[in-house]
Parts: sequence; structure tokens; C-alpha cells
Amino acid sequence: MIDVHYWPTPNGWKVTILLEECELPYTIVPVDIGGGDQFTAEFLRLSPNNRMPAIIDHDPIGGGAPLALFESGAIMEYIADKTGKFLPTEGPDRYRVLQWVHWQMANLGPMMGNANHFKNYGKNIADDPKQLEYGTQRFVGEVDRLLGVLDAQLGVNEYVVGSNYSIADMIIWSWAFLAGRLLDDSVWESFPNVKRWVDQVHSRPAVLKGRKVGEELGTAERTPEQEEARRKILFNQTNDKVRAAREAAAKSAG
Ligand SMILES: N[C@@H](CCC(=O)N[C@@H](CS)C(=O)NCC(=O)O)C(=O)O
Repeated sequence: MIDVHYWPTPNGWKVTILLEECELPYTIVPVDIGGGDQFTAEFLRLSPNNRMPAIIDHDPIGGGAPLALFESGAIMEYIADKTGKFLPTEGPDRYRVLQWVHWQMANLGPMMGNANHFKNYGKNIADDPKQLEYGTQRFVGEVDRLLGVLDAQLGVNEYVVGSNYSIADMIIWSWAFLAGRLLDDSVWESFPNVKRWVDQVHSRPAVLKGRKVGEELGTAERTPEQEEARRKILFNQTNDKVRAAREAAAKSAG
């Protein structure tokens, strides 16, 4: 059994989509990132970067003690290797798939996250809208550039790597399908190949199912004060919270 430490966000959906595709049993352990669960000493032992998703595989590849992993790209590669699905075990296509997995991890995910921050969340934080202008322009521009890269790839391939659906599709889709919501629905006119592929991947039952996991956690009703408190936890992080959690854990351990 695999425990998935999870909250319903794009980085979380990647893992539930893959587990659904592989028909592997798993247990969801909610990590309420707006409530600060990512700063508990217990979670930091699993995921020292205070980010979810993280997994614990109680029946790991090769046997032995349970294996804990963080970073969604590493988790996807591990589950694919464990099941022998959605990532070739050898040959050039293995590396082509991993190349696009890394592309997502280093490019599309961070740039869409930052574009969302400046364009949508920032207005609740910055007093002066001018403070947001350059950040919005920079990251929305990067998202536009990256969607162009993906559109060119999908103009000559059915899936991200050739004609086989792989973890590269799952990991990229989990962010790319939100491009209309983040920018504007007109974005799809500029990137028709991405749109064709977004719809194709979205029609897979496992994708629909994985994307819905824990939906109720993210849509709970909250007062404006509660929302404000959650924003304070998520934004403007420094090392202080992690250091405080580590010090408290060391103190209680004696
Ligand atoms: N590179 C990481 C990014 C994970 C990440 O940013 N997770 C966010 C939610 S989508 C999170 O846990 N945020 C908690 C926080 O900001 O404190 C991965 O792909 O696993």
C-alpha cells in the first residue's frame, strides 16, 4: 500500500492520476497546506522542502523498509518503474520521457505557479498594484513561451513523446489544463495542439478520477478571516517556520 501525503492541487493530482492509471491501491493522508500541516516535524521528516506531494511505499521496489519520497517528478518515475507502466524501462524513449518530466518540473510548474501568484493571488497581498506589474509580465510571458514549446512538440506528436501516453503527459497535463483559467480562454486559440491534447488526456477515466481525489478538501467554505490566515501561512515564507518546527521537535525529543 502507498500512502499519499496530499492536497488537491496540480502537483498532488499528478500522483493520484498516475496511481489511478496503474490501478495501484493507495491511502490519502491530507496535508492542509493552508493550515500549516507542511510545517509539522512529522511531515518535514518525509518532505524536508515543506511541500506536498510525498509518498510512503510500504512495499517498496526491492523489498525492505518503507520508502519515503518527495518531489512529484521523482515520485512519478518511481511509481512508473515499480509498475513497469507509462515509462519505457530502457532505450531512447525512456530518456525522452524523463526529459519532458524534468522540463515540467523545472519550467512549466514553477512558471505557472508564479504567474498565478502575481496575477491572481498577489492583489490580496500587495498594497500597490504597481508592485505586481513586472512579476505578472515576467511569469505570464514565460507561461506563454512554454506553451509555445509544448504546442510545437504536440504539433508533431500525438502525445508528448511520440504515440505512447506516458508520465510526461500526466505530469505536464496537471498544470497545462489550467492555462485557460490562469491566462484567458483565448489562450487555446494560440495553442491549438495543446488544446487538442488537453482534451484527449482529460477524456481518460483515470485522469478524471485522479483529478477529483480530495476535491472536497480544497472547496471547504471559509470566512474571509480564515482565508487571510491561510494566505499568511502560504505566502512570504522564509526559513523561520521550518527552523521553528525543527527546534520544537528537537526540544520535545529531549
Ligand atoms: N517541486 C515540487 C513542488 C510541490 C509544491 O509546490 N507543492 C505545493 C502545493 S502545489 C505545496 O506543498 N505548498 C506548500 C507551501 O507552499 O508551503 C513537486 O513537484 O513536488
